[in-house]
Amino acid sequence: TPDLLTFGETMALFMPQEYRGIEGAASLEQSFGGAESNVAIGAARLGCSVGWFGALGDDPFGRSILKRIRGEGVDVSRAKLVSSAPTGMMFREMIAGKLAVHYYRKHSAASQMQTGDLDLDYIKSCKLLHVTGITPALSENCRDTILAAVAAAKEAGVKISFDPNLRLKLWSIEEARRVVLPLAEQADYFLPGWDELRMLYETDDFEVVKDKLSHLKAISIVKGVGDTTVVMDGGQTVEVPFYPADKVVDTVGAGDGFCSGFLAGILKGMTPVEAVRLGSINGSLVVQMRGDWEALPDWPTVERRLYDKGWVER
Ligand code: KDG
Repeated sequence: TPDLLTFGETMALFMPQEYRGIEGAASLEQSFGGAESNVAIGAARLGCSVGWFGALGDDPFGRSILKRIRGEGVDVSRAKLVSSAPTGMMFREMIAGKLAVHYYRKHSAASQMQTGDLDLDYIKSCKLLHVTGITPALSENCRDTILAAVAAAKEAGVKISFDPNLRLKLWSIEEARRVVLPLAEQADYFLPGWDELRMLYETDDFEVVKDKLSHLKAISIVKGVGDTTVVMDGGQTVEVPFYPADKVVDTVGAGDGFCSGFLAGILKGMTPVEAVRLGSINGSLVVQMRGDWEALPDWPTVERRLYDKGWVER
């Protein structure tokens, strides 16, 4: 079994070649994305042993997504191609400098995932299970599935990583709160964004949020408190500045990139603060290219930055 397992919905992704409105675009470029498979790809590129599973439609999109995730060296042996429902789709465009996302994922193959689809022995034998708040927003049965996976993992002493990834196009903040906060209580690593915590805890006061997080058993990694990531580990709070990005083209996937670097760092035995530095380098590289995971680096690229080793071009 791989060290890191994650699961969720991965969708076909379409976007205009130049980032602009879909209405005026003659053609759309095809890729794919899904928060959890983005994390899997990122950690695999850093040399970790990773598995991703989920359900995809047995259609050209699902088949090609599965091949491409497998091609990244991720174990997809527990992923399923089903003929009963299609692969979900998402479209992205840029309108007046603002990103818009359109989902076509209701009744998708992934939204039909059920507890019975889980290979519990596989889950129980990994080291770290990473889940996000997107999966429980997809359907009741997906909600049951994520809870069953987390329960099985915990029973076996597997560590849980949880990124709330609030998607308010999928559910209301009230519904999200009811599911996300209890999941945070189960986590060993909790990776929210500051903007998400503000919505979850209904406050703009970081001190109030800090107090809430101090009651969690998890190490909390709060992204985007100004230009820093705040690591709360026991009684200790450390601010780690963002790794600078030369240019920002597409911020979607930055959180997943960050998370993949952080989890890879933890698996490599780094301290949480060191792992956050690695996550931040990953995040800074992802935002400089369009797409969710394409720009995720390999280990030598990150290592040069992490330990400030010079770059020999020729
Ligand atoms: O974090 C990036 C994801 O948002 C994107 O890949 C699509 O998984 C996705 C979702 O549900 O929004």
